[in-house]
This record gives sequence, structure tokens and C-alpha cells, in this order.
Amino acid sequence: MQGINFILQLHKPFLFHKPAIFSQKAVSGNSNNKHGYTLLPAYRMVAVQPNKVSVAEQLLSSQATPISLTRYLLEVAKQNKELEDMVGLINGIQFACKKISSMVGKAGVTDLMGSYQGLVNFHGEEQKKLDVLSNEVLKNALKFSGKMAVIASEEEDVPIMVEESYSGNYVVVFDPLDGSSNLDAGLPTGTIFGVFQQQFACLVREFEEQIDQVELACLQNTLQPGRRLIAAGYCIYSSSTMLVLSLGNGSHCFTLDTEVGEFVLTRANMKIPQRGHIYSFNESNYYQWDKGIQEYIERLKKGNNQSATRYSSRYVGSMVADVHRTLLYGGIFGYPADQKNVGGKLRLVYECAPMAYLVEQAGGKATTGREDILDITPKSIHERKPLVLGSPDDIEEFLQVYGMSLVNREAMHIEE
Ligand code: AFP
Repeated sequence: MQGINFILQLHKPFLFHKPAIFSQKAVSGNSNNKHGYTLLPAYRMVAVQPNKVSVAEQLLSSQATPISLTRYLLEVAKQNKELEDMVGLINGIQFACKKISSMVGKAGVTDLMGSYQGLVNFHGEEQKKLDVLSNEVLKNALKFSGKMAVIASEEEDVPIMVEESYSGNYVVVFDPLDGSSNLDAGLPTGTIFGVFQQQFACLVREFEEQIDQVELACLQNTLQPGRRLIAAGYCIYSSSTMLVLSLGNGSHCFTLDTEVGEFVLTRANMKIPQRGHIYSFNESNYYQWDKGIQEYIERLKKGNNQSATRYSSRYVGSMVADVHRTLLYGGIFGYPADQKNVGGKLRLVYECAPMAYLVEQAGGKATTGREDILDITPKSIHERKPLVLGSPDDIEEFLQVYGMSLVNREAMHIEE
């Protein structure tokens, strides 16, 4: 895998230039290479700009009956022709979320708790049974949506290209079951996903063990900065199952009505509070953090901060749950770098970037402490980054305190 990421880097200049419009004609006109892949010119990025009036808000205010996610998607597609293909894609994801929700809910009585003996993922982490099953469910739902070009998952060591018969133009990155170490205790878990348009089109005609340069170029589609996301969302499996989605025009929350088996719109255009009073960090890492992080948290605990309020601490250890609470109640969530996780712990591509997108869409901010999460171009699919996100005033204050500590370090010539 290290090698693959290295080669992806080498091939980077080969990509993302020479714009041309993607067309089916171009597909058939190209000759195949020996591995059966068809390489197409990169096609122009279409900046998807959904209608400025929030469809979710319109629907919620004009209807007495519940608005299903499917209905919402059809309405969005009616008003934004360029999003028509998104209906099939998000429908695939919502089906997978329902299935995973059902599996999580029944895990205790269907022997789905615990780990697969001896199974570890690419990161060396022990895989839970439900990690593996959720990954399969989501992968299949996406593949058979017929809209996918490339899929990248936390549970796969390399991205997967979708065969020609099912392929489309979208690239989806996901963590199928985040927080799964909390599963056996019945704590919340979640699925996180982000959607890009493919920048470099390619078709896979047959499965090949060998990865060649053409295939590597196709896989580069997954290494796009968060600013290029055209949709993102998460599903939280908790006291209820909720799917929070943004197609670039606000973040909206749909709750699973288990009686009818549909997600229904429960919060249109979510707005994160301007400032909160909760901080959410794994404080057992305190002595491994930078001075700047320590000082910021000290201020919150003492009430020696801009709002002169002592903050409460809440930390589930399931990112989806901690981010969901932060979106609703405000405050700050973070997993900064520490002496053990020197580059941060959370994954940029399928954890940090989709969450940053949703939080920004709700009026919040997400940063590493030095740069906006959404501005970072990933170097590899499983890259980690420090992440701090939340209410705009809290993040501003964090950046001031942390920024000062960096300035002081530089002034004292302390190396990182
Ligand atoms: P698991 O999926 O292994 O439970 O990890 C969860 C997670 O990636 C993220 O959801 C949490 O915010 C973070 O790790 C918790 O990490 P700590 O246990 O180190 O606090």
C-alpha cells in the first residue's frame, strides 16, 4: 500500500489537466490497454450548484405530511437537472444505512457482536464482524446503484474500481462503521460518506490482480480535496437512526421512521450555534498534546475564555456521535495530534473531510489548527490529520490560542 501511494504521487502531474467533456462516445472511441481498462481524458469539473432556495426548507414549510428522503431527492433533482444521478446514488446509501441500522440493532441477539477472530484491517486494527458486513453492504449498494466509478473505504487497503457494466461518474469515499469499538457496549456508531465527481474517467472491463499505471491514475480520483465534495453525509445508529445529508445547499437531518421504513425530514437547514459550552476531546491524551492545545482546554475548564463560561466535557469516542452532538448543541470537538498520533488520528479522506463539509454547510468550521480541512489535498487514501471542528466562535478562539502557541514556539526556535 505504501508503494501504491508513492506511485500515485509520482503520477499526480499526469492527472487533473487537459479538460474535455466526458461522453459515452469517447468511451467507445478509446482503445483498451492490455489490462482491459479504458483511459479517458479528464473531463471538466462541473461545479454543482443546487438551487439557492433550500428544497428541504421549502418542503418542510409547505407540507403537513412527512417528507421522505426519496421525495426530497426527487424534488432536488427536479429543480437541479445536474443532480439527477444523485438520486440513485443516495438511494443506494440510504438502503445500506437502513440495513446496517438493522444489523447494529440486532447485533446482540444475532451473534454479530465482537471481532472476526484474527481478522485485522489495513491499519492493523482488529475488525469487528459488523465492520466487515457493513463494508460489504455499502459497497454492494453503491456498486449496484450504477452511478459509481471508484469506491474507497476505511476497510479496504486500496480503492476499488467498479466494472463497466455498473459504472458511472461518481467517486464515493466512506467509513462503513465508525466507532465500532463501542458497539459491544451498545453505544452509538455511524457511517460516514463523501461524494466526488470523477476527474479522470476510466472503465474496468475485467478484474486484474496486477495494478498498472492506468489503474493507478483512475484511483487518484479518490485523492481530491474536501472543497471538491459535491455531497457528504453520515448516518448515526443510536436511540434513533438519523441520516444527515448535504448536497451543497445546507445540512439536513432525516430520521428513520421504523414503522414505515423510511427516512423522513426532521431538521431542514441545520444551523450550528454560534458558540457552545461543550468541549469534546479525549483528555487522556492531555500530557501528549502540544502546549497550545493544553492551554486552550485549560481556559475552557477554568472559564478563563472569551465567553467567561466554564465548559462541560462530553466524549463518546464515536466521531459520528460527537460531531452530531456538536452540530446540534454547539461547542468544539477535536482529535489533535499527540505524541502517539503525531499526524493526528482521524482519516482525512473519509472521516475529516465529509464531516468538515457538513459542519461548514451548517455554518461551522473545521481546521487542523494550521489550515482548513477542506483545503487539504490528500496524499494517500488512509492519510490521518489533526481535526478540530465546531461552532464558528469556538473555532476562532481555538485558532487564536493555538496560533499564539505556534508563534511562541517559532520565536523560541522549538522544533516540532
Ligand atoms: P473505532 O472505529 O475503532 O471505534 O474508532 C473510532 C474513531 O475512529 C472515531 O470515531 C473516534 O472519534 C476516535 O476513533 C476515538 O479515538 P480514541 O479512542 O483514541 O479516543
